[in-house]
Amino acid sequence: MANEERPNDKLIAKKTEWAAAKRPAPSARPGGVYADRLPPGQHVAEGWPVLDLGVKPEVTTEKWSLTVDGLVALPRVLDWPAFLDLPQIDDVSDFHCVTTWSTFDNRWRGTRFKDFCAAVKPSAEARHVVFSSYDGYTTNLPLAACLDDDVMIVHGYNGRPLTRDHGGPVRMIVPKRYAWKSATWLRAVTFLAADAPGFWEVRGYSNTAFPWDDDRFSE
Ligand SMILES: Nc1nc2c(c(=O)[nH]1)N[C@H]1C(S)=C(S)[C@@H](COP(=O)(O)O)O[C@H]1N2
Ligand SMILES: [Mo]
Repeated sequence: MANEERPNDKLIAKKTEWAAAKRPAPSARPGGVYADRLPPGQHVAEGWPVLDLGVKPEVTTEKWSLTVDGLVALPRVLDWPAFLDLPQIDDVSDFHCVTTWSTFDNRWRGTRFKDFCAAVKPSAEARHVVFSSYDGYTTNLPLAACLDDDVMIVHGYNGRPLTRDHGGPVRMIVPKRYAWKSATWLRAVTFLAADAPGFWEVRGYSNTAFPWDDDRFSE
């Protein structure tokens, strides 16, 4: 990220305000799982919208690295070849953004997070994960949620390299949570014993972020 590039404060303030205004009364929260493919309140997007903080860091594969730290047996810094040495697979999944758009049938290429964990070995005390990005963004998830088969560290989308616009060269994909839990421009994965709410999680967005429960904003 160039020195003069900073997250767009206006944009962040607007989204933070929006989170506060839209916070539903607990009674208005529909619970339970919908049989449909589209979670409550969502619509299918045309194309794939771009949602960032007003900054798109330029990270070439030569410059990119992934720092793995915290409660992990094998802390390390993976460069691009080391990342590609991890098991690579394709997986197709849907993606749901809190601003109400969803995309279906996205074909991701990359490493399953659970295969990544098998390689770096989080310690027994690790219960939470924080993902950090080249734009200064962070987001958090329980480690258990990251071990589902569809949670991936991806570098390919629909047969092409993941573009800079969408978080390339490497981003997270966590299909069962709202999209802000899927860090773009991934820079570090940190294993922790205690939860550590991330960028939007401290600004009024739900810590759990379940699309199927319309779980958008914190109580
Ligand atoms: N590093 C970083 N990751 C991020 C964000 C961001 O601003 N910075 N925005 C989040 C949000 S709100 C969404 S909807 C998705 C958007 O991904 P896309 O721009 O590829 O659609 O990335 C998520 N991950
Ligand atoms: Mo989003």
